[in-house]
Amino acid sequence: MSPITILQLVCMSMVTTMVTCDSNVTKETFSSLQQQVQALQTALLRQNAENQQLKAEHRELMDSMKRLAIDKQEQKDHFEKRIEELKEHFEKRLEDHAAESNELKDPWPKTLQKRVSDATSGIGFSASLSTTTALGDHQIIVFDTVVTNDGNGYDSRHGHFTAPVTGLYAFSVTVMCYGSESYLHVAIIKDSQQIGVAFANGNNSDNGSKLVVVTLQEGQSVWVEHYYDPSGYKIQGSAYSSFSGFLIQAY
Ligand SMILES: *[C@@H]1O[C@H](CO)[C@@H](O)[C@H](O)[C@H]1NC(C)=O
Ligand SMILES: *[C@@H]1O[C@H](CO)[C@@H](O)[C@H](O)[C@H]1NC(C)=O
Ligand SMILES: CC(=O)N[C@H]1CO[C@H](CO)[C@@H](O)[C@@H]1O
Repeated sequence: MSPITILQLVCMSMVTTMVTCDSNVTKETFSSLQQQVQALQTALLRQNAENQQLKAEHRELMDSMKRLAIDKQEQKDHFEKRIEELKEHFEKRLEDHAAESNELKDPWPKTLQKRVSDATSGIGFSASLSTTTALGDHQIIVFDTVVTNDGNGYDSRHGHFTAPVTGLYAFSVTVMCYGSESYLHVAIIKDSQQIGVAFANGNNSDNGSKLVVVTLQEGQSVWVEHYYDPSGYKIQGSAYSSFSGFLIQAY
C-alpha cells in the first residue's frame, strides 16, 4: 500500500470520526490527529525524497552500465582488430619464410651443405717422415707420422692428400738431406703435374722448402715425390722433413 493511500485512509477516518462522533470530539483528539497527519506527511515527504534519490541512483547505474557496455564493445573491437592485424602479419611472415626456404631448396643441395659443413669444420694436415729413407726415381715420399689430419684428407699409408671439398688449398714441404751425399730434389705433385719444387744441397745437411697455393676439385690428390735422382740419395727422417696442407677457402 502506497503512503499516499495510507494518508487518504487516515484522513477519511478522521473526517468520519469528526462527523459521526461530532459531540464527543475533543480538542485533544483533534490535535493528536493533526500531529499524526503531520508525521505522516513528513514521512511521506522523506519517502518521496528517497524515491527520487533511488530513481536518480538507478538512472546513474543504468547509465554507467551502458557506458561499461560501450567500453567493453570498444575494447572487444580493438582487440579483434589487433588480432586480425597480427594474424595477417604472421601469415605474411609464414609465406615469406616458405618462399625463402623454397628458394634455398634448389641452389642448396645436400652435397653442397655437406661440403660447406666439412669445410667449416676444418680441413688441414701435417705429417713428417719418421725414418731416413733412400729414395728412388719418382718415388713418392710417404710422410708417415701424422701430426694433424682434420677432415681426413691425408692418407699416411700412401702419402697422398685428397681434397674432401673443392676449394683453394695451401701446401708446404720441407726436406732435409741426409749427411753430405748429394742434392735432393723433391716436387709437389697435383694429379701427376709438378706444382712446386724444393731443393736441398746435401753437403751441409741442407734444407729445401716450398709453399704452393692451388685450387683443387673435390677428389683431386696432391703428394710429394723425389723427382730427380741419378744415384739414390737419402732424405732425412726424425721429423726433419715434413709435408703440410690446408683448405684456405671452399668453393
Ligand atoms: C760437397 O763438398 C765437396 C767439397 O767439400 C765438393 O767437392 C762437392 O762437390 C760438394 N757436393 C755437392 C753436392 O755440392
Ligand atoms: C736444416 O734444418 C735443420 C732443422 O730442421 C737444421 O738442424 C740444419 O742445420 C738445417 N740445415 C742447414 C744447412 O741450415
Ligand atoms: C455519545 C458518547 O459516546 N458520549 C461520551 C463522550 O465522552 C464522555 C467522556 O469523555 C462519555 O462519558 C460519553 O458517554
